[in-house]
Amino acid sequence: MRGRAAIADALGRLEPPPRLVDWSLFAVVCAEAVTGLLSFTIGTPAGWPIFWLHRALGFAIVVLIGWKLSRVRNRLLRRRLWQRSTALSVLTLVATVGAISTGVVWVFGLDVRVAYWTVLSVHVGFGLALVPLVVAHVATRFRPPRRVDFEGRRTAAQYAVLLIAGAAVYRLQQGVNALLSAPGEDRRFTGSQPREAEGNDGFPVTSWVADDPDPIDREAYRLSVTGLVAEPRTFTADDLVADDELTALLDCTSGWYTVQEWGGIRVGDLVTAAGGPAAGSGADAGEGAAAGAREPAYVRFVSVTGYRWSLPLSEAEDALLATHVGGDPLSHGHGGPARLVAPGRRGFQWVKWVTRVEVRAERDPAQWVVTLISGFD
Ligand SMILES: Nc1nc2c(c(=O)[nH]1)N[C@H]1C(S)=C(S)[C@@H](COP(=O)(O)O)O[C@H]1N2
Ligand SMILES: [Mo]
Repeated sequence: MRGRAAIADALGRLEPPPRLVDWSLFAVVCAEAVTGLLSFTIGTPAGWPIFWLHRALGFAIVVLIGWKLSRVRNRLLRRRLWQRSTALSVLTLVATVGAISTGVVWVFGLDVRVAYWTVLSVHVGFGLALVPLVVAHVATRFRPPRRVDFEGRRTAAQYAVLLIAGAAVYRLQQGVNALLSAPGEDRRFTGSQPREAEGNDGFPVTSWVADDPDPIDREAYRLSVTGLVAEPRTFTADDLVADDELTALLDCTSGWYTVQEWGGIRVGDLVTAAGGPAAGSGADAGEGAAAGAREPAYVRFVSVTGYRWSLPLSEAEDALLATHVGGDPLSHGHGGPARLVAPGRRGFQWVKWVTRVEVRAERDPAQWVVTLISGFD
């Protein structure tokens, strides 16, 4: 096969020195973890370059791993050459292959499931496992990069070719997807696939990790609106009359999205009903608030489970505290009696089973951790 020989030859000529391949792999895996996690926070199309970069870097890993494997093949295949660190190397390789293959399957739009998880969630699992593995792998065979590894122009050219090839592969892949007009057709820039039916049964119930409260008794349910408001108030479920409607798109990081007609109360009206935002008042305006005036700047939505998220005040005012979807009361699974609908935000920020709305002065960095562990006893 002349074509294959030519490609192998071209790749061989591009191949950087071994140490550079290794350090590039390390850097690219770290960059993949960062862009992957960052992509989870992006809900509006302006953030597309992060998704693009994540794919191009994925392609770079494939090429780099190819060079690396052709170098260490003998060491891996001959058992008697195994050292203690080889097991770790193999594990790292398995996680890499797992992350890449699930990534490729996902990009091509196949809607495969592994038990309860979507292929995207499995991809995230492999990716997260890969980070400590790669760090440990680097630690066992640490060889610092050396100046001689970087051949100036040549190195730069090699990397430029890699990136351009990555972009070309990405375009090609889009073309293939269009040709097959696979389930990929209606995917968002986030890669999420549509769930098109209306109402409670039209989209999956998805909870983050372990959040799974008992159904909330409507009679016993109370919603408090507190913090930096003039007159903190408590509402019953019947007080929450669904006067407002909002069509909004929920895009879950496990890879699906749905557009629904949500009914409920504009958060701005809820805050107004509690006297409106008020500087410096309210005992629980925020931990560690310095003495002196505390200006209302954020609204924090807290679930009965402790799960929580906050939005800047002006954004929160236009968000909806939803009690209905598709004309029906929200089911328990979807967060009834009331959940946050935050247009332009990813699904994990749409807090379900909201029991507290707090106007605060500070942002809430701990929310990133709380959403991960909430629900574990
Ligand atoms: N309290 C709470 N709210 C939550 C979650 C959760 O685990 N607990 N999961 C979030 C995630 S990851 C998504 S995608 C949406 C899913 O909403 P749904 O179950 O109505 O589809 O709810 C969000 N709100
Ligand atoms: Mo999600």
